[in-house]
Amino acid sequence: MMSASGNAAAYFVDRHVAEGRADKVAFREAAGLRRSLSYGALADGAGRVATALDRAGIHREDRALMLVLDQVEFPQTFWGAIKAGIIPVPLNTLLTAQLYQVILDDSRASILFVSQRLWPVVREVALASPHLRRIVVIGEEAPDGTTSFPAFLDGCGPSETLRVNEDEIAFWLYSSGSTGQPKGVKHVHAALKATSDSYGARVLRIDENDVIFSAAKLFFAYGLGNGITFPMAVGATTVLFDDRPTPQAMFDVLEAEKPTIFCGVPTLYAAMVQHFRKTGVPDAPLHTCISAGEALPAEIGRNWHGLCGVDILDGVGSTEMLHIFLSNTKEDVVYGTSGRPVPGYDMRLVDEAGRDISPGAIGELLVRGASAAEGYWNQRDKSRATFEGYWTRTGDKYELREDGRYIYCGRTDDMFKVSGIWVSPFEVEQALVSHPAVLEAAVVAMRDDEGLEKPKAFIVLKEGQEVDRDALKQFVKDQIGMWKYPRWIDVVTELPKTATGKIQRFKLREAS
Ligand code: 3SK
Repeated sequence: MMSASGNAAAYFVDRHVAEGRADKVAFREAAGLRRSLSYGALADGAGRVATALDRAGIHREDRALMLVLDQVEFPQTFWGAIKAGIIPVPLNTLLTAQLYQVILDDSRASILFVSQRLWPVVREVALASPHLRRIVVIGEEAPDGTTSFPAFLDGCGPSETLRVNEDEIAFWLYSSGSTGQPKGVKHVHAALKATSDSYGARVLRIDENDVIFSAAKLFFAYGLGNGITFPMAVGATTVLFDDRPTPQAMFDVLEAEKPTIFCGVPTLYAAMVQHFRKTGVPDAPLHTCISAGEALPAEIGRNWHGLCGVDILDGVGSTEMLHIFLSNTKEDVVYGTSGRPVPGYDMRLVDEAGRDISPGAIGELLVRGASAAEGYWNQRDKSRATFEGYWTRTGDKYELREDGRYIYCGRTDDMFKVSGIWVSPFEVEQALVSHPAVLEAAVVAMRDDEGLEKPKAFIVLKEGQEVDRDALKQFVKDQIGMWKYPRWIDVVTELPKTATGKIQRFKLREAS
């Protein structure tokens, strides 16, 4: 039950000490310093962060950006801010300096917490930000213009959790829109418990004996639920891994840490299947594996089950709904489908005019549930277009089968996901045309051999120019991030366009 205070930290953090779980390990690092943090130490550490924020003049409702790897300071900082009514904003750690600059400006955050390893990427834009009053580097060192985490906390004792209304904004997550421009998605305190009561308790069915490992990082809504709120709702233990989730790294973590629950995304499951066929399967007591981010191709689920002897529960979620609202369940896995509504959520499929469609037809999925976001920060049009009263538009097209299972049919716009992260064709095209040899570009999603979507580019070169495809791929990676580069590049003489000059991506998709 939510405590008298609507502050989510009262339920997820403070309660464990009162319930005698102070010595239980809440977080354990599988790499780096290999530290662990008990529930008691976390409550204490979060309290010290809250006190230090107050001492630094950071106030209720100010934003605290978190460019933080999956390490014990992540939950400590996240909960410390929430305890104080300050809004933590965990950021994707794979973005470019240019996007961090956009987010610094958009959020007008007063403080930035940044893991030492990530400091070089954000250094220049952070030091130039007119809004940041403090930069705290998580590490022992404090580069010029920053404070080290230990120095930030030095002399600070624990603090009380601020009493708030559960409808107040607790944290934001940035999600990229159709132009690739980030939108701050605002979530209330009550949303965190809503997802752990629904998906965490009813589908994942995590309990206090579980050890959970999420390859999806904590800055994603998916990883935040998997690695923080679901285990902390029941007093379980989370394994943290701060590095790239390569198949070998996953093998090592599973083998060494012996998690009982593993959370991945389809691309990673596909790579792990290939890898485990060579290495053998790690010895871990997994009883549940889950997948989200993009639809899991049936073949990958079957192969994983064949190798590891455990099903993957494929589900659908969004940053706007905070976690998974449609899913397969342990008793009811049908690969190639997204399963049925998670208890606590309702679905509707509508046509382009917003009318409910008849069974068997394809329509846009709308979802209703207590974890829906409050809206986008300072983006009124986009908020109105997405949040229609109690219903949230997903932008995904689905078919509802007669047996009550939903089948994913694609996006309503041209956006797609790679490794669970949205990719805007527009953004990739912008990066391509910023290359001196490229005149025009169009990007569509194409399925690779595993059935997973990746960007494919069609480019028109400037007269007399040639381009090395590998160098162009690297160029895009450097501009906008590792996962967004086009895996295939076709050089064409012209792009199909409408009379008004809009690229007809559907024609390129058909031709691919
Ligand atoms: O991006 C997604 O698909 C997702 C899935 C589960 C939970 C949260 C998110 C954002």
